[in-house]
Amino acid sequence: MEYELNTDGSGVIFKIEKRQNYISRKAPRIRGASYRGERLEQIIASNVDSLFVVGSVAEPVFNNKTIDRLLVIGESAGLSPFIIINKTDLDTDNQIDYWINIYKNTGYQVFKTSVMSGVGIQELKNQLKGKTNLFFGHSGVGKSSLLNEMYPELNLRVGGISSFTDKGTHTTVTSVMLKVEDSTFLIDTPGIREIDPFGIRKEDVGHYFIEFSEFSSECKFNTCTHYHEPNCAIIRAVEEGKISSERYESYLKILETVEEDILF
Ligand SMILES: Nc1nc2c(ncn2[C@@H]2O[C@H](COP(=O)(O)OP(=O)(O)OP(=O)(O)O)[C@@H](O)[C@H]2O)c(=O)[nH]1
Ligand SMILES: [Mg+2]
Ligand SMILES: [Zn+2]
Repeated sequence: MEYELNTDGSGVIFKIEKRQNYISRKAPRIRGASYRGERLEQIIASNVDSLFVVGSVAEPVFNNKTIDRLLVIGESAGLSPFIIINKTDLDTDNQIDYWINIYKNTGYQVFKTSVMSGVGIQELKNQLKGKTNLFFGHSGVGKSSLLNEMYPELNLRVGGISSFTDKGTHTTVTSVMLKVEDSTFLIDTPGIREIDPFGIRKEDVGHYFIEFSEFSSECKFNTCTHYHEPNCAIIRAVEEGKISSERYESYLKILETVEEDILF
């Protein structure tokens, strides 16, 4: 966007840049509303260079299904998402490496961070330079805390965790884009409750599981949804341990929700 500011603080927009890409999800259901017809698309941000999918070791508990949904949203927007696993100070029994290895083997770059101990913060900060970076994840995983730790001048509001539900308390309420250096922007988003990818066709879900591409050309049918079809190379790869069974389960879950949409 290009604009001119007047002395009184008002301004005129004279050019709107073309939207290169955008991140969206299905608009959440409104509680109590009786829903008929389709849920609409909600655009979260556009012209993003890097998408960071953020999860935490604990508080709230690590949720691989959510990570996989967010990765699908990123991949379908044409981005190559990064993963951040925050709160590694709470990883007392080194359980999280199990998941980190799955994502690394899948082909994702994973940042292990802790706002508490400072681990991984500088490495993450180096990755942000000169880009528009979007942070996306459940409430309470520490998105705003991470941004504050890297850029203390931001002074973003940080919340607590409800001890009753182990859920975040939805501290950030609207997405904000923050300029931290000449061409470095950060987009902090509110934690999401419902994250359904929008507008993805059943036969495309597999394209957004990046580790499938190596095998899917060997499926018997080129329209294979890797679910019930005979001679499916993806099912074979899962059985042979070449594709993680946890990732495949996530795939089936997403396929199911996409199918529901079609029946709507
Ligand atoms: N132990 C530990 N706690 C952390 C860490 N990072 C953040 N927290 C705590 O986690 C809680 C939630 O942090 P926020 O930064 O508000 O989380 P958020 O992802 O921005 O949450 P929403 O704005 O609701 O989406 C706060 O109490 C933080 O102090 C960490 O690395 N380790
Ligand atoms: Mg926040
Ligand atoms: Zn298949």
